[in-house]
Amino acid sequence: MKYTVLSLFPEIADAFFSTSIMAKAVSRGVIEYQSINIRDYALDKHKTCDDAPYGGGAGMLMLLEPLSRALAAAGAGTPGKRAIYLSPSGRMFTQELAKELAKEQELILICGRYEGIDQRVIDLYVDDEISIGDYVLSSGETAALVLIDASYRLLDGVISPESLNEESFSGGLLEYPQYTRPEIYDSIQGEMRAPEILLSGHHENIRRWRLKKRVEKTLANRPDLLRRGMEKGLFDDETCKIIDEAASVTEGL
Ligand code: 9D3
Repeated sequence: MKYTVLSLFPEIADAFFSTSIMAKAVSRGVIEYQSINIRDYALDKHKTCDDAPYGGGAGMLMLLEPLSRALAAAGAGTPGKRAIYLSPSGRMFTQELAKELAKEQELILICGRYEGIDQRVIDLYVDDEISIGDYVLSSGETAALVLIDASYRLLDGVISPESLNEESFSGGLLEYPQYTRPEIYDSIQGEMRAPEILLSGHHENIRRWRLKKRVEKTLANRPDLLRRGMEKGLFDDETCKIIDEAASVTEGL
């Protein structure tokens, strides 16, 4: 997989690809990386990359021409290259979409600054407009890093197949709480013990305890996941029973 990042601040993505895990994936040949500074494709003496929107309105837009020259330089529009514009108006990024993107030969990621880009760039070059969630970022760079992070770890040889398998089997429930040494931690609030059951060696009791904790956590933080999992028939009888019990305590889903 090749990631090509188009940005007015390429040093943000460069720093991410210099981190040890990404740098290792690059040196092992699992991924390739190129950053393109859009400003290098501005031709006037001030290297202008923004201007006011036609029709009025607040803020500035990225200029069409530097961006389209940068995209042409990246080879956007040629087979095997998927051009993605990170945009608050895009469709939602999900694990499912990450899996789909991980199958591509090359992703060209367009990071917007200011209020956005000229629609003609989207019409000409962009294959997907993607948002990473319902909150307002100041620019597209961090969103591109999220997309890269979620997709590259799905490539062959980055993460062990067992870890990925475990993820897909964890279907519909959040994780249980985890503990390691020391057994007793002398905190400023007093002694904090690791749950005794985890030290008991009773594997069946531990399994049941963890399942209960997962249900309680999911009910508290993501009741939408429980409702969806129930509708889809994702849970076995044991899990359904624990959900019913936990939900009755908290007055239902
Ligand atoms: C004033 C209107 N704003 C729309 C809510 C304009 C606007 C907000 C934020 C224009 C650009 C941005 C910068 N955000 C991104 O580039 C972005 C983003 C985001 O803000 N949230 C979630 N996903 C993404 S992907 C790119």
